[in-house]
Amino acid sequence: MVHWSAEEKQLITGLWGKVNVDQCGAEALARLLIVYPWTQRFFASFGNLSSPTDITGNAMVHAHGRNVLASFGEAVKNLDNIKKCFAQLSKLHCEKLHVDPENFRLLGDILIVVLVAHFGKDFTSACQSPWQKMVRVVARTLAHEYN
Ligand code: HNI
Repeated sequence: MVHWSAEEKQLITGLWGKVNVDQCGAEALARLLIVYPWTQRFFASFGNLSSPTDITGNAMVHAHGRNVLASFGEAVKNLDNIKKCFAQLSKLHCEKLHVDPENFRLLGDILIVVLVAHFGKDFTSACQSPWQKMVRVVARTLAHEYN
């Protein structure tokens, strides 16, 4: 099990309280689809993803980005229990959606970029290291049910 120090917990939950889940979720998923275009294949049902403008303006990308980040927020609220919290979700991504777990790491890196863009120095000075750990733990936990 991952150990979180009291300071790490505080820096993760403290920043999370200021995150705009709608906006940052939409932005993170859109960036993923733009920067790593092969990830678009999982979202064939989302309609037009032909250009960066189409992707950032796509309502389904917005809605799904928000859902994904809201789900990430469940992990933030359950730092000592992320594995249990994501067991079903890991199964879903593995068995039904067939998402390559490498993509969880890519999304985690992009989320860091988005947080730096939103919070600037407030993020880079103290939060960066615990958040790097957080996105790694989430990616690893989502990959847990994969064989
Ligand atoms: Ni992900 C559906 C959470 C990363 C592809 N995903 C979900 C749902 C949640 C979720 C919640 C909705 C589940 C349901 O309907 O019961 N996804 C997360 C989280 C992360 C993540 C917390 C990482 C932080 N998902 C990814 C990545 C990809 C991905 C990186 C692909 C590149 N997810 C999907 C797809 C679906 C999905 C595809 C189904 C979408 C749909 O509605 O058709």
